[in-house]
Amino acid sequence: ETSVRRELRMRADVVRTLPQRDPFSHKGSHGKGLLIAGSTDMPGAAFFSAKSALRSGIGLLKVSVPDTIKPVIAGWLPETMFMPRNRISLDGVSGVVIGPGLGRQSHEETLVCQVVEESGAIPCVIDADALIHLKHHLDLLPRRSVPAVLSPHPGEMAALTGNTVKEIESTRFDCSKAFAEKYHVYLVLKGKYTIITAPDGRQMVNPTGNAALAKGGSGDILTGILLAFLLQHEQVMDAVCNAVYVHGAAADNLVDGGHSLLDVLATDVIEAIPPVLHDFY
Ligand code: NPW
Ligand code: AMP
Ligand code: MG
Repeated sequence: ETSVRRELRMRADVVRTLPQRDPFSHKGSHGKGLLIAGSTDMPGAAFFSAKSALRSGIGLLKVSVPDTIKPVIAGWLPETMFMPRNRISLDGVSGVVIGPGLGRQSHEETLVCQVVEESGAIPCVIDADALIHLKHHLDLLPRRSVPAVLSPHPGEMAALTGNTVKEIESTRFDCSKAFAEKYHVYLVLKGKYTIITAPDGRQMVNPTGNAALAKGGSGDILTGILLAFLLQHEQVMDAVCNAVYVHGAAADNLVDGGHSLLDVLATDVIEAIPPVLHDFY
């Protein structure tokens, strides 16, 4: 296989592939998502992912957070339902996310393995701390029937592969392709010009986004959009590419009107999703 299959994701591709909302649909038609995220010290990450999924069209969302932060998340997000962290069940769940603000303790590593194993037949997004736990259990990935979506930043990609961040950044296309093919996953290698790689090695480059996103919480937002879009698109590659595109476009719109590259907060990016989607629908 010597042919290089790399493309720039264009706005026209997003227009062509964003799903139409069926006028006769109901909440169950748009996915029942489960978000396993947050910890006592990082309630914000769970909020960012959950709110972004809700702003991106998901039908129903259950959030699994530690009991310590459940009241605060419920106060911030009355739209969500909850599932106790010690009784995770994927019954009736059509897609799952694990990782944002999860924490790095050993019981969380066990949970990551359980979820990656048991969710093999539905979409699963693995991000942030779940990627750090997963690095010892990569053999679970190719056993899934629905390939997982992994969304590492270069630091997490370095941890997953055992390379340095410098090595990752100087070989972004090749290391993404090698990993996605080896482990049969959709890999989203984040940063300026995020690269999305399919399990067959096909690659897309995302043109949207700017340095306003170089701030805590940005990645947690992308994870929520990924979950919502995976549950609403026919093709996984379109869902992933469109999520990355919309996330970046939200930040671009903020900087085009009213904001500087310095002042944009994660909450601003979430509230900038609606105008981006409004332009498409
Ligand atoms: P350095 O030191 O910056 O040079 P971590 P994290 C390196 C949650 N959050 N982009 C970097 O190098 C997340 O969801 C919660 C990024 C460092 O060594 C996670 O669960 C928030 N990093 C958890 O925090 C808001 C790069 O990688 C390491 C890099 C930790 O996630 C914030 C950083 O990775 C956050 O989202 C690059 N381009 N290049 C909340 N409000 O609740 C190199 N690195 O230690 O996993 O830190 O990404 O913040
Ligand atoms: P995380 O490090 O997990 O919070 O993810 C950061 C998010 O912001 C990813 O989607 C990155 O692609 C995006 N991002 C961070 N810095 C930049 C930048 N300088 N230009 C464009 N996007 C960025
Ligand atoms: Mg992150």
